[in-house]
Amino acid sequence: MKLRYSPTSPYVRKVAVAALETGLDGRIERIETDVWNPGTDIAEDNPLGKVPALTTDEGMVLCDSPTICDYLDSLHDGARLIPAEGPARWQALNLHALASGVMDAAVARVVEVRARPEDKRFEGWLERQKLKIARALDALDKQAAAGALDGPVNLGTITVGCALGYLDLRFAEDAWREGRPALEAWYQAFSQRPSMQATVPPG
Ligand SMILES: N[C@@H](CCC(=O)N[C@@H](CS)C(=O)NCC(=O)O)C(=O)O
Repeated sequence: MKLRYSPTSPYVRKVAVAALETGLDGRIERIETDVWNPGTDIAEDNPLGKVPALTTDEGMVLCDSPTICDYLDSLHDGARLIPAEGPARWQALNLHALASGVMDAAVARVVEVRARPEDKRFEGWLERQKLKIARALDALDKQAAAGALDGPVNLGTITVGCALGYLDLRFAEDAWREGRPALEAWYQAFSQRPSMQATVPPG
């Protein structure tokens, strides 16, 4: 398999952690890709021009990190990252949705500031993304306090871990830990997993 990646993308990190947790990491060749370079050929694999994109051994190109993680989950015999049924499935998928929303809002903030000329920056939009992140983190803190993030690693908890790691990378000054002790304690432990340690983004 071949994975088009960027070293700081939280979506790519999610896939990388999933690959390590499922024992599939060694089967994936990495191709670093700068999707913002005007000369990039990423669209030849992913028409949306985004990473991650995974080419399977059969030559199919999968885009969108949840699809890629679902595919990886079909290739191993261990405990599923996406539980097949029951409350565990909906809990994992809902955590994934919430944490993906945090990633989306954080990436939108980065793009607004980096890609847009300063005089065209939309402060109301930036504020809206900040609020989304703050509300989602409050919800995650409540879930962490209730023990909903405990138990076997799954796609939801991986995505929460990668979203928080991305906030540390891009928005450390926002101090997301403040007022969210349960989420902080959960992340402190989760980020020690070898899969998380092996995928810390470059500063
Ligand atoms: N929903 C996608 C989001 C992927 C995404 O937005 N990746 C960013 C890098 S962090 C990207 O490639 N952006 C380029 C663009 O939006 O043109 C996923 O989960 O894989």
